[in-house]
Amino acid sequence: MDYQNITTERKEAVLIITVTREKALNAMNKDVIAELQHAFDSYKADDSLRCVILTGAGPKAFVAGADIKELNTLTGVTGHEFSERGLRLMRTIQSFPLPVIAAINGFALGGGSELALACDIRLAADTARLGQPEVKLGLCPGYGGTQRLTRLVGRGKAMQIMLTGGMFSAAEAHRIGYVDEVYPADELMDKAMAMANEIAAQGPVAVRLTKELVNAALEVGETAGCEMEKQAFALTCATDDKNEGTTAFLEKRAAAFTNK
Ligand code: DAK
Repeated sequence: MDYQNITTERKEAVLIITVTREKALNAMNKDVIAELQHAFDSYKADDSLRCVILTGAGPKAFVAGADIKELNTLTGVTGHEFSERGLRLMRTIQSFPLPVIAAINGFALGGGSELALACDIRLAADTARLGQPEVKLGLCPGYGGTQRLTRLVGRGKAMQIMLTGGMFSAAEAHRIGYVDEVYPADELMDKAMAMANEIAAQGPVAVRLTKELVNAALEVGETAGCEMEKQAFALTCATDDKNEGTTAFLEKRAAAFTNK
């Protein structure tokens, strides 16, 4: 697929996906969603990748939301397709076999905030502004915001954010747990790369399983989750990487993991 609205760039084991619809503040129209879906689907089976960074082009926006021009023209039928496509993308990112870091370089509003919420870790520039302004447009959030944001910040703050539709600074978003770290804007991508490389250096099977288990913590009860952890732990014990990781520690050297 020839991408017009995103770019993909490999830096060794890290893939950087950038939404490049800068003239519309990277708002997600159906083409952006289709291209992101294609990119995540295509890289899913890439055995040499260890981490993904998702960001927006330019200094102003991560993603300023779903495309309001497109929203304006939706009918019952096209609205259903619109909903299905976006939700599928969010599910793809959340269940992607590798960690996905959102590098929030500016506005992350509505569907853009929800895109960041579907990622595993949210790093924000100090200039970023986040929010779920859908109610201002007579809409409720539609790409999982009511669920994922509530789990992150708690019921009261989630209500405040989504019922007022207000915008929050990166510092405030960090204080309430909406984003995980805040950096000076010009350091954001370096910090994101450093974290991605740190993740890339860990045991790949263990990283993959850990992501699945943490996600499961929000879906299943504690007993079932701990049972899943037991099975996953046993699985890691059967990998070459566990032998390599533990032996490397005992031999006081860096581990050379092989993803096996
Ligand atoms: N869609 C389309 N174009 C957008 C846009 C958006 N979300 N955000 C900005 N743009 C465009 C502007 O129209 C403008 O285009 P031109 O006029 O130059 O052609 C250009 O980007 C630059 O924007 P501004 O001139 O407005 O820039 P400012 O710096 O003055 O303001 C802003 C920046 C981010 C405060 C402002 O642009 C703004 O308020 N944008 C809208 C933000 C917003 O409301 N986002 C949430 C959209 S609603 C659902 C699933 C998902 C959703 C709903 C339902 N279901 C499954 C049911 C999601 C809904 C949303 O995301």
